[in-house]
Amino acid sequence: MQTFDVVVVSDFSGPAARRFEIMTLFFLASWLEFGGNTRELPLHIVCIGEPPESVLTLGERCGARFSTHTPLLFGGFANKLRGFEVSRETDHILLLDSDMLILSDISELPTALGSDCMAAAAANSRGRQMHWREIHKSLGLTYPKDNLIPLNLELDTFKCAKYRDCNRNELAPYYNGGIVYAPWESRLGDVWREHLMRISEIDPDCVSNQPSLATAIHELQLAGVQFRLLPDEYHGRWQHISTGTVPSRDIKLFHTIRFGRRRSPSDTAEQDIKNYRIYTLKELCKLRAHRSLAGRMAHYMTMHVEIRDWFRIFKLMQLLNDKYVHELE
Ligand SMILES: [Mn+2]
Repeated sequence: MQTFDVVVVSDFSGPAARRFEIMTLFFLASWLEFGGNTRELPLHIVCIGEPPESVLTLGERCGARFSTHTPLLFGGFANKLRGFEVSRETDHILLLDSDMLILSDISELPTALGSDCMAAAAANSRGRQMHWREIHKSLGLTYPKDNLIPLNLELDTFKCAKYRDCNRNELAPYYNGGIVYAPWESRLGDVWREHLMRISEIDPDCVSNQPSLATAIHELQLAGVQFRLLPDEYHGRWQHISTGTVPSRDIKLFHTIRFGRRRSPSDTAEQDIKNYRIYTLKELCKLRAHRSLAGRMAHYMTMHVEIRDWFRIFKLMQLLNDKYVHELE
């Protein structure tokens, strides 16, 4: 088995500390419950600020390596780049968002990719069109010739309504920052950080680390580092479940976007799961909103299979809560 460092960055210093605590607890619980051979891999929890007791307790059960850091630059989305500062134990890094769940063994990822390379998945939506060419120019990069269709456009969800008729040749590669795999040797972390700083100067309104991830991958590709798209099973998102494209049983890593956003500070993990359920089922209903009436009707009449699959996900989350999270929160 080719091993790799699994790295998660959680911000316990800012206003979202409580949310990061819940997300990290669920991630660690999923590691223990569904990880299989994954549990043999070195797991690093990179903490911005001091980690709460609950995370330390569950992290210890996972054999996780903890490190504490200050926020990077302006904090927020820049903090993720601290993930590249861990003491590496293997030749590769898998950098994951805290809102990921392991649904089955991911240790075969290097085999699934086939060769030594960087890997990421298409972003949900398209990049910052207005500034995109300008950004490449000021980084001294040619505008990429390749295209990559964002997930919302590929699966034709309501979130692509504004650009579903766009010129697909214009969609330069743009990746989701929630899961990134790379050889340590590629120095992706350094190039990404450098680009993040430079883009924040050119485009101060940019509120994401994804533009800099895309340009960093592009620069490294030009320097000869191989890149591959992650297989869908390694980055399942709500769009996959709601369109029935990738059934939950096939998903190894699931990105629970929006999970843990609280309405009230007194909310519990139980309530978090309920909120997530309401949110995802609402999105499922809206899925075909930009289609014709007939197309929408067909969607409403057949979506019960996808609803059932969502309930499988909610059940897994409930199990993780009952078995690991509840007693710690
Ligand atoms: Mn995320």
